[in-house]
Amino acid sequence: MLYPQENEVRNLKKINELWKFKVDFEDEGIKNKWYLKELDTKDLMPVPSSYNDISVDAKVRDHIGNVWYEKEVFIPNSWKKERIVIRVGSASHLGIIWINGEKVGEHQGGFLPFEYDITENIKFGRSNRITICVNNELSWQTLPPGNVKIKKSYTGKVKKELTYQHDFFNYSGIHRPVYIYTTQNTYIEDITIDTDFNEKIGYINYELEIINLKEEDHIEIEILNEKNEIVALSKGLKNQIKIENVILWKPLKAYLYKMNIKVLDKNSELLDNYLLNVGIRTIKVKNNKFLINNEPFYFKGFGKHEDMDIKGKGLDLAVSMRDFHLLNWINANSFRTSHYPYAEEIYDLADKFGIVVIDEVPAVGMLGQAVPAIGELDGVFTQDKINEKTLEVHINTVKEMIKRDKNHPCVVMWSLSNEASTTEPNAEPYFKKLVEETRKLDSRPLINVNIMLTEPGQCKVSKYFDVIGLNLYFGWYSEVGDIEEGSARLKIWLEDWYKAENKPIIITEYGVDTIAGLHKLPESMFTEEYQKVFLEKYHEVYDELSFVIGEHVWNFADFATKQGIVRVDGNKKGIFTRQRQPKSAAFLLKERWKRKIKY
Ligand code: BDP
Repeated sequence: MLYPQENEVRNLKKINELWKFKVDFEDEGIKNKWYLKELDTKDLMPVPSSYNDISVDAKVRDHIGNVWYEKEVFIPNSWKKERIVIRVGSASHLGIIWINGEKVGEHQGGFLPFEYDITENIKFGRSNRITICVNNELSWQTLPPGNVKIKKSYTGKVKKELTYQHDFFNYSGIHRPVYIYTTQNTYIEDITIDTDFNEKIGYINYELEIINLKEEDHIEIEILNEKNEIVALSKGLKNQIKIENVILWKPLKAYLYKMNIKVLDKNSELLDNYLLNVGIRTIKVKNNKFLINNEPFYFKGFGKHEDMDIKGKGLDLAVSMRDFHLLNWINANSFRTSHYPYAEEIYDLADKFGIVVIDEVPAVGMLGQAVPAIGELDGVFTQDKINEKTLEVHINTVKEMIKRDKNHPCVVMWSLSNEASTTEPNAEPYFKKLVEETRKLDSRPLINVNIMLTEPGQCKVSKYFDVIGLNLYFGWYSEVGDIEEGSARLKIWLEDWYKAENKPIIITEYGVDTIAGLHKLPESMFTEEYQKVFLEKYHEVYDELSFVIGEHVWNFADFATKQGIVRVDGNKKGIFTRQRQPKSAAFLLKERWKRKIKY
């Protein structure tokens, strides 16, 4: 799905700022048709933002169910002949939209955009009421999965209780920008590009999807370099464009061409126009190396989160820019969008900074709960939990993610889940089908990210993937407090995984909770010293093993989780605090990543 743009033929209104806001504590809004009239509230909520940490009321923060947003938007008479679209960057996790009381659509999935044609619903030359109901409940048929139970509480009231397996707070609300934009009747719906090069010549293979294109209409394309000089021209819906003396998009050395696409009618009147950033580069996995532009690439970086004080998961460009400056400062070259696709604006920054991205679908927490009697996890790939319907949702979410992110040069690999219970027999047909469907859509390599409970040789699905991701915490969750023992186990573990799968391995998570400012010698758990020694010992092992092609520390910054007895004010495995200031280990990583690792 294309990001909205403003130009000669497309208008754009960003509908951020403050919206009217109401929490539906009694779950009555839908029944009582709140969308039919002005929302009865004085409360306001900024968009984009999570609503949870704005309020000082725990009942709002922890609310499970619907909340309502409303905004009046003026649509001018001059838009009368246009096609009008409303687009929400994301609503976590279900968003339902009404325009002037008429429902225009609903979308499940809290981390991807959705849009609807609202041309018929708009009143021109006056204000239009937009109502959005957002629901934050999860089930075994949503990504991420979760479970809502109706509980009779000791207060006598009936209460909804949401349980989920993933380790980050269930922030809710409208997390990304809302736009109303226009196109004409003939418009560019989709662009797919694939790039290649041969010595000094770069290639852009493109394909356009244009709605209501007439036979007499035509397409003109210009490729501009960073100085805005035209370096190539093309025509038609599908073609290969050649660029002489190409400058490649490289990790930490980004170069972006612009593809200016124009749709014109028989009189050469402009019908539509779209400007796409294009980075020319190739990606391959070959001989157990990850090749970018045919050169082996070693991943140095982090698993991240969209998470910050007050705004929760709401897009904040100031914090995002700070994050990119920190990535640059620490000499990182990549991150994984653990555990969901991030805001589109983040990928634009990664394209520009030359930061390589592993893009992850929100399939996190597909994992059982420990059963105390047998000391194992209960199965989840079962008829009543992760079933055919979940697979359908999973495939569809992958499709939406690829449709949105496919043209970003920064995205080099798709991650189809995090720590799923892949030792279960039913996980195999599930992932086989998921991988098949994904490969039909895009040629990028696929990574399977495993939990440390999955013993080498036991994963039933890694064989379908190109790269193995391992999340490892020996010396933290096991070998508790004993880094020496933990790192010895790490080495054996990695060697055994490699023997079993014969695929390149990225350590997609390794790290320890660390309270900034807590010190102790000799190092002990939760101190800054422990984090440093843990990383050092792990790095010694990685450096000995040629099949290890990358290291992503867990996590870039401290982040919020649900309340519980193992988390004190959230997960503290950050190398930076939640306010984006360094712990001591940041300097260790900065030194290490300055150096060439392996290649
Ligand atoms: C891994 C998860 C990650 C958690 C991390 C941890 O992938 O989401 O936050 O462990 O426990 O299992 O810190």
